[in-house]
Amino acid sequence: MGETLTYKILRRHLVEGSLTPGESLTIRIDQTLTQDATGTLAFLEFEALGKERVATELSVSYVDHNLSQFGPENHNDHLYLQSIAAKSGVYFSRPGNGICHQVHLERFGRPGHTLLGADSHTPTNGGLGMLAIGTGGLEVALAMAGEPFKLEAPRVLGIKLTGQLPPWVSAKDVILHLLSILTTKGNRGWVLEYFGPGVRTLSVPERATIANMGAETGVLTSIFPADERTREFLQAQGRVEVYEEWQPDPDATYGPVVKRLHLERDAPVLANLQRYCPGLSVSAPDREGGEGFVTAEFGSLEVDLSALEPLAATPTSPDNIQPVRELAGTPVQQVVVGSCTNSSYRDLMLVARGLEGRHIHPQVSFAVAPGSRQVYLMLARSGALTTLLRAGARLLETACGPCIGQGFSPGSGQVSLRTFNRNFPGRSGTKNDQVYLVSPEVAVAAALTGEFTDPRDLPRLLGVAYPRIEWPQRFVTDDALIIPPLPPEEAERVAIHRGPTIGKPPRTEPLPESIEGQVLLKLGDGITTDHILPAGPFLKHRSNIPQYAQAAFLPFNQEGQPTFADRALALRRQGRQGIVVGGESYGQGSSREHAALCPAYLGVRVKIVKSLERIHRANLVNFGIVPLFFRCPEDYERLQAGDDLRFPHLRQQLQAGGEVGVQNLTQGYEFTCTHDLTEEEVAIVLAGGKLNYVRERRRL
Ligand code: MIC
Ligand code: SF4
Repeated sequence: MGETLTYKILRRHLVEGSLTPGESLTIRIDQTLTQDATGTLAFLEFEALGKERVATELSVSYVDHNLSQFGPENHNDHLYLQSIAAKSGVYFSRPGNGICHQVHLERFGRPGHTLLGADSHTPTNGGLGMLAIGTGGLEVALAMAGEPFKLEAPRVLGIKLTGQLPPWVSAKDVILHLLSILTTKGNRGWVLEYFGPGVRTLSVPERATIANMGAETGVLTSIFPADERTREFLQAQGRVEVYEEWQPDPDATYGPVVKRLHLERDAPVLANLQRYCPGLSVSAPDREGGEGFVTAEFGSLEVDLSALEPLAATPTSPDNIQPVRELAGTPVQQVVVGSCTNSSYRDLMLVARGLEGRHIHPQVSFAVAPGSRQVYLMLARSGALTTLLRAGARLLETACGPCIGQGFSPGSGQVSLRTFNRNFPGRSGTKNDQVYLVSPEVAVAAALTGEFTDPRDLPRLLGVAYPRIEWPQRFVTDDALIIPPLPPEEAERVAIHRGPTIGKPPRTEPLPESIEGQVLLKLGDGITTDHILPAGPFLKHRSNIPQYAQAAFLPFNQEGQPTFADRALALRRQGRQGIVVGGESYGQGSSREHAALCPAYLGVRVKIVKSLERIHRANLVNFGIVPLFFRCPEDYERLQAGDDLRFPHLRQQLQAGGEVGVQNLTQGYEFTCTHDLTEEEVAIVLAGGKLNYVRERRRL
C-alpha cells in the first residue's frame, strides 16, 4: 500500500509512537517560527524553561503584527525579541522585512522538513512541501528547547487537482471552493494533501495561498508535493541547494476521513460531499438527543481547476461562499490587497497590471500591503509601484496591518473587499463590519468599478486584458533586515532588553480538589479566538497579561453592565471559579495562547462546549483550563448563564475516566459531561498547566 507524502515526512521525523491514524506520536521539529504578537510570550516561556540556546536546526523570530507603535509597547516588544533572539541563537527578521509566512517561504522553508510555528497560518509553507504546523507559543518554546512535538497521527484527505485555472480565476478561488465544501468545522486532525495533474500548473506562491487558508477549515495542515515548480521557485530565490523532490507514492491511499453531519442543518454540506468526493459512503441516519445525524466517510475530493469561477467569502465567516457573479453590482467602499494569503509578487503584479493606466473608482478607498520587503523591492524595480501610486493606491507597510485590525478599519456599514483569510465579526476593528474575502483579481475589478464585478467581465466592461505575470528568473534577495544568530561566545554577552511593559507569564495554580463556580457566559456556535480575545487596539498588550485580560470576551459585554473581566475577577475574589459555556467548533481561528491564558488569569478553570478546535484545545490544557463536552444537546439547552455549578472531586473524576459529573446548584439537577484528555493531558491540567508540569517533571 503506497504512502502519502504526509506520512513520508512524519516517518522521517518520528521520535516515538505509532504512524497509525488516531494514535499518539512525537516528531522531531527542524524549524520554528514565531511572530511578535505570540513571540514575546513564547520567548518568556522559553526563558522560563531555563534553556540558553535553541536546539533546532533553524528558528526565526519575525516582527510583523504589532507595527503601529502607538505608545511604547510595540517597540519594547521588538527590542526584547531582538535581544533574546541574539542571545538564544535565533534569526531575527526585523520590522519592515515582511509577514512571517511569506518571508519564511522565500528565505527559509525547506521541502521534506518540519516547521512548528506560533501562528495558525504556519501551514503556508506546506506550499513548498514542508510539514508545517501552527500551534500555541508554549509548544514552540518547547520545540526550541529541543522537545519533540506531540500530536495525534492525522488522517489524510487527498485533494486531487485536475485541469488548469482559467484567466481571472486564481488560487484563492480554489481554497474558497474547498471551504464551501468542507466548511470551517468538523475537520480536526486531518491533513489536506494535494496531488494530481493540476498541481504542476500552480506555482509555489499559488500553492502557498491554498495551504495558508486551509487553516480556516481547522485541519492540522495542508501540503503540496515538492516538484519541478518547487525547484524553479527555490532557484529564483537563490537557494536551489535546499531542493529535494518529495512526492506521495503513485499508489498512495488517502483517508478515510469522517464527518458527522446534522440531517437538516448540514444538508448542503452533504450535497457538496456527494458531488465532489468519489467513494463517499454515508451511514444510515441515527438519532442523538432527539436530532437526526449521518456519518460521511471519504478519502479524496476532486477539484477541476478549469471549472472554477471567481468566489467570495461573505460576512462573517470564511466558509460563507458565494460566486462573485451573484454579488455583482453591490457597491464597494474599500478594497485591500495584502496579508499572508495574497501578497506575493504574482498577486501584486497582477493588481498593478490590472490597474495600469487607470484610476481607482472615486468611491473606493484602496490600499496595498506587500507581503515582504522582497515583494516591495520587486514592485519598485519593475515600475509596478509607480503604477499603483498613479492609480491611487495607498501603500501600506509590509506587515499584517488591516488583517489584524491594525488600522484601515472600514466605516460603519461600509463594504470592504480584502484578499485576506478571515472575516470574523469585528476583526477589522469596526463593529458589524461587512468584510468579504476575495482574490486579487476580484479586488482589482471592484477597485476599478466601485462595485462587486466578476473580473471575467473586465475585458468587456473596461477593455482590461488579462495580465499574465511572467515568472522572475531571479527574485531580489537582499537579507539586510534578517539578523543571523550570534556565535555562542558572543551571544553570552548580550543583555536582554526588558522594557517596563514586558511582564512575566503569570503562574497558574494546580487544579483544586473540587470546583464551585458560576457560568459567566453562555455562547453559541463558531466562537473564534477573536471573540475570546480581540486584537485590534488591544493587540499591543500581548506582553502584559493583566492588562490584556481586560479585553476578554469583549464583544459580549453589555453597555452599562460590568465587563466579563470584572465579573470573573469578582468571582475569583470570592474563591470561586469562572465557567464558560460554548457550542460547536469553539475556539476557531488564531493560535493566540492569550485566549486561554487571559481567561485563566481571570479565574476561569472550566469550559463546557459542544466541540472544540485543535489549537485552542491545546492552549486550554497548557494553561490549566479543563475542556469538557456536553454529552447531549439538551444539557446545553438547559444550562443558563448565571447558574452556579459544582464539580465534586474534579481531580479524581478526570483521572478516573472520560466522564465528569456536574451539579447545577441553581436549577437543582445533575448532568454528566465528557472529556477526551489523554493521561498526560490530565496530569498537565491537574498541575495547573504545562509550564508547571514540565517544572515538576524536571524536579523528579
Ligand atoms: C491571526 O491571523 O489571527 C493571527 C493574529 O496571526 C494569529 C496569531 C495571533 O493572534 O497573534 C494566528 O493566526 O495564529
Ligand atoms: Fe498576519 Fe493576517 Fe496572516 Fe495572521 S492572517 S499572520 S494577522 S497577515
